[in-house]
Amino acid sequence: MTQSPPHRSEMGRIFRMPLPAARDTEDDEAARNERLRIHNLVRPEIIHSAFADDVHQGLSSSPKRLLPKYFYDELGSQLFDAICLLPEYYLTRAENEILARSAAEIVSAVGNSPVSLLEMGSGSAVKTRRIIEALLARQQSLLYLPVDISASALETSARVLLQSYPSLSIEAYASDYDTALAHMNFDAEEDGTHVLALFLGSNIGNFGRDEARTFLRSLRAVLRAGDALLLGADLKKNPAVLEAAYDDALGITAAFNLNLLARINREMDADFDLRAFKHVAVYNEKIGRIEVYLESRRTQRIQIRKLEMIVTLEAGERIHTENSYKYDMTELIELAAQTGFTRAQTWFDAAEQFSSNLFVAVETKGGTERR
Ligand code: AVI
Repeated sequence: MTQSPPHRSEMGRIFRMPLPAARDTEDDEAARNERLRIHNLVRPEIIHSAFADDVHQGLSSSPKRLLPKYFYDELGSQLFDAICLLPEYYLTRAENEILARSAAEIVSAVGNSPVSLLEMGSGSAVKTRRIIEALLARQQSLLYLPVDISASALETSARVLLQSYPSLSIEAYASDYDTALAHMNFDAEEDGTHVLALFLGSNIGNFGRDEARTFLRSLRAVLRAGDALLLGADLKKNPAVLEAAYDDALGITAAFNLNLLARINREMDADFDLRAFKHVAVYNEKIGRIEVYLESRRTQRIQIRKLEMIVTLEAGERIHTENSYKYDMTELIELAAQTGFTRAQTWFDAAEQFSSNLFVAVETKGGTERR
């Protein structure tokens, strides 16, 4: 028997694609290609120079900091996939549990009109399948618009999805969020179709509170009143549970954090000694966020040749690499109200650790039409 080729899932596991009933012909492939359009808006030279500028600025400031968006090079993305499998990192499992149980209820809460599905930060779109299946159970075809900075992740996930769902069409944006939103135009859809946007995985938590509002307002600007957003947000809880989720016993999150220095070594000809840094994750209860740092174990001097830069660190000095904000229901209701939405409904996992929130776009003063 012929085996179908292995593909990587969101969780980094190898899974086998279901074998097609008949042999996949060139015609099948051509038909799938017709259902796929990828807008590649990423300019690698701009990304590279932004990384250099941000590293220079972050390591020159006091306190020192590096931006979490740079965690996700190829190795960093694989380490994040491994984090999602850790017993301590409950977030992915909790959100999967909600979507597995409630996808049909979630899509019916969006209303009876046909829906187009937009996803910010789609990755390999494994969780999205639950929503796609729930939508296809009530409408004949579906347009899916995934946005992700990784063109290769987008293309791989799009091809797998197109093979699974013959009535799915994909218009993918390889891009950062702002650029993709600036390119989107749903005006052609004056046929009563609504948009359901997804922002899953507690990605909102990696934005500061103001940045989260700015992002949701830009997303709201491409939607019309009655369109919806499903927002996955991690909830405030016992600090010990939170700190374990960001400092696991196997040391995978530590490796994910340290890989940022390894990436600077690789891409900027630097000489960070990874063993001279300690991963630190603390819950700041007052602000409601996990703070992640790399703490220098000794006084040290690091050379970053491509930036012509010397960085000095005292023993115990920290580089702040990430915040992961946690929410409560009052904050989520307020967040919706401040960004042109109303919170319609929230679903929780059985342990009530995570929330999936349906925000519905409301009429705004300046009109409700999509841009
Ligand atoms: C991607 N993001 C939602 C993760 C989080 O939980 O903040 C990133 C992460 N950092 C360490 N562990 C996971």
